[in-house]
Amino acid sequence: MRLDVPDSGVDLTAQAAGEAIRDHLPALSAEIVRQFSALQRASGSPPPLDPAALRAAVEAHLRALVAAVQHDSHADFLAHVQASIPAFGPERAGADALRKLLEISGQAIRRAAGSAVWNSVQPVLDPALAWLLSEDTKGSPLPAGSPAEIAHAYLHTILDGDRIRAQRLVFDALEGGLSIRQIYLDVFQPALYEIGHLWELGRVSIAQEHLATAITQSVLAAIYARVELPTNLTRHAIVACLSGNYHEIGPRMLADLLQVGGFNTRFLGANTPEDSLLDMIETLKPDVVGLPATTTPQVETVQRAIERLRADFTTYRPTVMVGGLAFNLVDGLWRAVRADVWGPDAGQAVDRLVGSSG
Ligand code: B12
Repeated sequence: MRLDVPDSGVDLTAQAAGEAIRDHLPALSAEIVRQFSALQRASGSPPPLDPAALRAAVEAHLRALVAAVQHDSHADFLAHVQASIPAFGPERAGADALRKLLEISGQAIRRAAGSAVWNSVQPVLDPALAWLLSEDTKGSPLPAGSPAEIAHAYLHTILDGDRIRAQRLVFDALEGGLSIRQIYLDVFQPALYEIGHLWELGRVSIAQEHLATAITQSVLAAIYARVELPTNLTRHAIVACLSGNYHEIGPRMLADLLQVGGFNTRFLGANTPEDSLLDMIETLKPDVVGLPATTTPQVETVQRAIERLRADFTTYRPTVMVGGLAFNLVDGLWRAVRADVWGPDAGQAVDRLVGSSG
């Protein structure tokens, strides 16, 4: 979607910038609702509002933004934002959801309207975003020791690049009673999703994202080494990211949770050639094969491998699990590729597998 307005380098009055947004309010709102809902789905958070209420809220925010831009008053917009938090959830959670919605709104306006309009919008939007991030909105702390609190602290620690503190935080959480599954799904996963979100917005650099990922991989390996694992396992699993898939942390979590759940699991990591994987499957004859896809092209690669598994393996065929962001974003996609099991996160996928195999 692009609005018909002059691009960068052309001066636009605040009045005209506001009108450009108002003229396209329905299309902009629909796009913002779509992106925000996808983000909520991908992060596993329950949507703060039902679709109609969300649409109405987005339109109200855009109208308030237009009025504040035209009156050159960031204070008006800030007051509107402060009053809007409760509709999005209690205190910190509400502030967090509203901040994500406004960040998406800013990006959508920038993309659709170009930098001439954005130059008028940014000075009004940024103070509200900064306030939502500030300590003021975090007055009511998350319950001490809760996974959400630990995830919040963990995010800041990996953004600071502090591996030792990250490791200590997670070891303390384990000693405080959190399970490895909770640490994976309720601490690492939301923190990495937030890193991805901040990266997409240009608020963290690629180097910071790489460092955060590397720290998480090292902490993950360190805590896994401490877990007591079942022995004498008779069921086997293989988890592999096929060629072109470099997102290996989620699949690694799946492999670890399968192992904890009683499967002797081999994790082959990123970028595994299909032929080589099929050879290994033929030799080892695992009960389960896990195939992840994070981006849309990776779904095709997974589908191709499943087709070959179905065509080439006649007397023996493993249960095929699929998962990852690309499958989470499209309802029923896992069935379309003819997988046997899918789960929105690694824990639920293992639960469904174990449930389905009795
Ligand atoms: C770290 C990271 C990278 C690292 C990965 C390093 C590594 N060693 O793993 C690097 C730098 C390599 C990378 C590269 C890219 N990335 Co990247 N990346 C991320 C980031 C920030 C975190 C990924 C992660 O670990 N998430 C945490 C894990 C736990 O979550 P998860 O993967 O969803 O896994 C859970 C479930 O989905 C499920 N699951 C996962 N796999 C499987 C498999 C099975 C069988 C089952 C049952 C379940 C299951 O279980 C897991 C635990 O619950 C994400 C942000 C995000 N939202 O995830 C972006 C993100 C995934 N990346 C993205 C993009 C666009 C890219 C690049 C195309 C960027 C580029 N232009 O080069 C490349 C593509 C590389 C490739 N070909 O694979 C986008 C994808 C958008 C999309 N869906 O199209 C994201 C969402 C960032 C964003 N907001 O835009 N990335």
